[in-house]
Amino acid sequence: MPLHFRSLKLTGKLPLIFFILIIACTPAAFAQFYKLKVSVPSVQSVAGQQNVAIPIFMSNYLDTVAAYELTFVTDQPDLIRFNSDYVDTSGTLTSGWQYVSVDTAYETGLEIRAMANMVYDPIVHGIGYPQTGQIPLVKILVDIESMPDSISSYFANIEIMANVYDFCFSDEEGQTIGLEHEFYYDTLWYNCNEWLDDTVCNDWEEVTGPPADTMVIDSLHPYLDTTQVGINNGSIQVVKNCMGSAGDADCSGSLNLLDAVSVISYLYKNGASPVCRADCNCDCVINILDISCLISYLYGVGSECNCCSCSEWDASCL
Ligand SMILES: [Ca+2]
Ligand SMILES: [Ca+2]
Repeated sequence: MPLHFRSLKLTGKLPLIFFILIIACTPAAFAQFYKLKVSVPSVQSVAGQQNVAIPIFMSNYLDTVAAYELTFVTDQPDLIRFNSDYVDTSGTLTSGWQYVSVDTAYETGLEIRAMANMVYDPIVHGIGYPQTGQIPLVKILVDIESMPDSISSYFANIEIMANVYDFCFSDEEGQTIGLEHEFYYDTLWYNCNEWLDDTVCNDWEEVTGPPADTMVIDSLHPYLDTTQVGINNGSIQVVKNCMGSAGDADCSGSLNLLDAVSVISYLYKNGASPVCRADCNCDCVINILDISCLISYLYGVGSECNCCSCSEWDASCL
């Protein structure tokens, strides 16, 4: 009987418990939900490589995407250079689209514009949903400059410009995704640089205020709603060319105990990052297994291990 009584009491509390759970979970759930999200991954490459393809990923849950515009900039324009002549759509969600253009933006940045369907046949539909970011939206190409001897590796951040002028996604009806408007009154002033006659201007230029040739009362201001559209920026880590084997951490061109010392210093003594690739066992991660692998390779201690070749490392890790 006491068990039965306790069971009844618990049942009576269940709706309240669920209600509390819903209240507790709702803000976090909404905070993480985007209609659309674009991500630049963090990748690694080698100094001097040309046309390194960086996949750009998109997750999309509520709309078909039939057109987009994306703009990328980097904080290391002297070390990596965006290829503004060609964009790689092979194996991407943009493959087969009728219009894809690429251009320079912000002097050293990159702008991509793409539309699934133009006016001619066959009709190309946009990207259906949901998309969970498994297939790249498109691949941008980057040329990497040779690295100065004084630098062992560096990061170049790649940022997506998150503003209404540089970032745009739309569905097949031309409705933009994540674009919102807010109302406030603003007065814009314009001067004419070239009158065609007394009434027609060929070139209006916005100025800060009067005197001016004309003015416009503006009340609608678009903005990119970053609660609807998520953006993840990424980076490219550039390492020096591989010499001989991938375990050649100090870039001396040969494998010896100094390479193991270099890796130990890096992992456990806050030492500098290895000058060359210290990933001896070719699993794309530098950790204690690489030290074991190096010792085993050099002295035949422990399990059998040969450091992978540079070409094997390139194939596995780039
Ligand atoms: Ca070495
Ligand atoms: Ca490793």
